[in-house]
Formats: sequence, C-alpha cells, structure tokens
Amino acid sequence: IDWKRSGEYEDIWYETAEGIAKITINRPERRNAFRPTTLFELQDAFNRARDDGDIGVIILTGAGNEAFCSGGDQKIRGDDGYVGPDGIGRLNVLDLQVQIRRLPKPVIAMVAGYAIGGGHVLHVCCDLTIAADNAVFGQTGPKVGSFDGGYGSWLLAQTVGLKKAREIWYLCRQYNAQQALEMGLVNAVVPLERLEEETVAWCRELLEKSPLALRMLKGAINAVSDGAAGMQQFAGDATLLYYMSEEAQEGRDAFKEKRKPDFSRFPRRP
Ligand code: 2NE
Repeated sequence: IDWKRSGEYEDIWYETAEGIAKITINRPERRNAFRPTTLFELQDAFNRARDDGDIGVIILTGAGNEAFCSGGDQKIRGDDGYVGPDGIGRLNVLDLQVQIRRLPKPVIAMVAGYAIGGGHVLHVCCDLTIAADNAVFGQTGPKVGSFDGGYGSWLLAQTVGLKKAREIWYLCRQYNAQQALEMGLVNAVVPLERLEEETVAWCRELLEKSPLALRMLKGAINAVSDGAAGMQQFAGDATLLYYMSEEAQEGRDAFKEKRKPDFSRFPRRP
C-alpha cells in the first residue's frame, strides 16, 4: 500500500492511501507516550480524517514495534496534569477518547508491542483492535498514581466483563495478545510482520460496506454505553438522514419560496 504522508506534525504522522487514513504516534523513544502536543496533533489528524470524504476508515497506531502507546508521558507530568510548552496542566487525552467515539467512521487500533495505561484506554475506545503477536496490554494507574474512571473503566468493563476489568485495573498485570483475544479485548492476533497487511485487509473489507450503515451501527452501539451523549450523537444522525430526504427538503424549500409546505405526497408509514 502506497501511503502518502501530509501535514506538519511534530509527534505524529498522518498518512492516507486507498480510502484509509493511518495516524501514527511517533515518540518511540518514550514507547509512544503522549504529551499535550501529541494529543492536539492527534485531534487535528482525526478531524482531517473525519472531514475527508475520500476516507472511510482510520487506523491508529504507534511507530516501531515496541509500543502502540504507553499512555501519558510521566516525565512531563506536573501536579495537575501533563504539561506542555504553555505551562498548562492537561488531561486532554480524554477529549481525544470522546472524539474517537463520536467520529462516524470506524477506527481500528493496530497494536504492536505495549498498549499500556492511557495507551491501553485509547485502543479500548477504538472500534476494533488488531494485535500483533508481540502485543502486551494492561493498565498501570494504581502503580503510578493515576486512573481513568471514564471509558478506561466502564467501557473496558463492557468489553471484557466486570471481574476482568477490576483485575486489570486493581492488579496492573500485563496480558499477552492471546490472553487479550481470549477475553474479547482484541478482534484478531496476527504475526508481527503481517500486522499492517492484515489491518489493511480489514480496512478494505470495511470500505466495501455501506458508509451510512457503518455510521449508524457505530452510533447505535455507542448510544447504549454513552447514555445521553450517545443519544445526542445518534439523534444527530437521524436528523442527517432526515435532511437527506425529499420530505425534509420540502420544508426547507417552502420556507425559502415563502409558501406553505406541502407534505401531502409523503407517506404516513406504519
Ligand atoms: C511501556 C513499558 C511497559 C515498556 O517497558 P520497556 O521495558 O520495554 O521499556 P522502558 O525501558 O521502560 O521504556 C523505554 C523508554 O521509554 C520511556 C522510559 O522511561 C524509557 O526511557 P529512559 O528512561 O530509559 O530514557 N517511557 C516508557 N513509557 C513512558 C511513559 N509513559 N512516560 C515517559 N517515558 C516513558 C514501560 O516503559 C512502562 O511501564 N511505562 C509507563 C507506563 C505508564 O505507567 N503510563 C502512564 C499511565 S497513566 C496514563 O496514561 C493516564 C491516565 O491514567 C489518565 C489520564 C491520562 C493519562
């Protein structure tokens, strides 16, 4: 696959090919730990992929084979969050998690090596996860003085069950790719050397499917676990579909033409 890189980023790469956007966290010297800049750049890249009508699926990954992402960069962690050049303490990975959930295109985590801490939560937030056979999963919060009580906890619990989620968080153990597969934490385990090839194959399969059907399914599955915020997203999608109908367009046209709308030709469905 012939990736085309674009954008001026310091901590990430943004690449596209064949309707796929690949977003790579590029801080391998820190096992792809994120700092505020990384997250701002990731948000920008995900927005680009969302707005680009040629893109139907997004891969999130980490540079190199050692790590997908090791979470927040503990070396720039201040007393109230992760601190960038502006001196402000932030937990802006939470904004990125919400963005991935709301983005109406499938996002696939492509995991080689460690998906740990806040990096583990990122893969949990993605729609699908393809793991290399060297992947390692786990949370570290209670060890390093942190926790994620949002998606990191209850979405994980929905994914692997309450008992397993408690074990993962309370004990901070690490799990290999096969164990992750057995607990439903990942969709597939593939040899490291075939990780991208297999992930792209999944992307190509997704690209053959109806974009609106995928959008509605993502919204529907997330609506159950996101409560009112999920319903807000799903309701927005219902409005989108309605706007695309002649019935809704009659209302708009009548207003513009300063006449009474005529909805009589539209059926009252059972
Ligand atoms: C990821 C892991 C298990 C890898 O171990 P290993 O043995 O393969 O590598 P090593 O030697 O530990 O790491 C290589 C280099 O990367 C740095 C290390 O410090 C080391 O550099 P030097 O010190 O030798 O120069 N590095 C790795 N992870 C880093 C990190 N997160 N921040 C800064 N530098 C890092 C092992 O490295 C590990 O356990 N890493 C820490 C994982 C962790 O605890 N992450 C934070 C969880 S809290 C969080 O992410 C969070 C949250 O809970 C809520 C909101 C926001 C964030």
